[in-house]
Amino acid sequence: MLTIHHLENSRSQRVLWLLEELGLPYEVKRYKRQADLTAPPELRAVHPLGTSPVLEEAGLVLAETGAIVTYILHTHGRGRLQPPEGSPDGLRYQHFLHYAEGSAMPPLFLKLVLSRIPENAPIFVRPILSAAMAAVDQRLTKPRLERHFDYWDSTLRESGWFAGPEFTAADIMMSFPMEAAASRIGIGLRSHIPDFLARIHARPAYRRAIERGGPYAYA
Ligand SMILES: N[C@@H](CCC(=O)N[C@@H](CS)C(=O)NCC(=O)O)C(=O)O
Repeated sequence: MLTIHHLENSRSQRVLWLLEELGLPYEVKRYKRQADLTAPPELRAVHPLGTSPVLEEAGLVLAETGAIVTYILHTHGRGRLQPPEGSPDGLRYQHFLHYAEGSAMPPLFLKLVLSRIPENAPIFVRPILSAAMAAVDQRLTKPRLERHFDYWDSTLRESGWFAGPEFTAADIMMSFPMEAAASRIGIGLRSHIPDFLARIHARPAYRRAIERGGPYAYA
C-alpha cells in the first residue's frame, strides 16, 4: 500500500490528486503546520529533509514531488497521464515536470519570504524594511514572476494543457505554482490561467483529493 505523508495546505496535495486520477488505493498521513508555518518535527522522522510530500511503499521512502510523480507513473501508471516518451509532447512534459519546482516555485517563495521580513523585525525598523523589501520586489521578483506568468498563459493558449492536447501529470505539477500565484499575488489579465484553474478544480479526482487531504487554502 502506498502511504503519502501530507502536510496541510501544501504542494503535496498534488500527489493525492495524481493518485485519485489514477484510481489507486493509498493511505494519507496528515500533518499540521506549526505556528510559524513550518512542518512539524515528526516529518523529520520520516525523511531527513522534514518536508512534504514523502511517499512510502514497500521499504522505499521518497521525497520531492517530481520524483514521486515519476515513480507513481512508472510503477502504477500503465502509460496513463503522460505523453509518449521522446515525442515532442513527451519533452514538453519533462520540461514542465521539472520547471514547476525548479524554476516556477523559487521566485514565488522568494516573494513570500520578502513579504514576511518586516513583520518579523523589531517594530521601529519595520517601515524602512518594508520600503527596502518593496524595492527588492520591484527590481527582482516582480519582473521575473511577470515573465513566468506570461509563459504559463501563452503555453496554455496553445491547447489548454501544458504538454500537448491531453491532460497529463505535468498539469498536476504546474497546478501548485499557479494556485499559489493566483491566490497570493494575482496573475493580472491573463485569462488562460484562471480558465485552467477552473477546469482542474472541477475535476472529480481533484475534489476527492481535497477531501482526503484536508485544509487546502489555494483552491
Ligand atoms: N521541492 C520540494 C519542496 C518540498 C517542500 O518544501 N514542501 C513544503 C510544503 S509546501 C514543506 O514541507 N514546507 C514545510 C517546511 O519547510 O518546514 C517538493 O516539491 O517536494
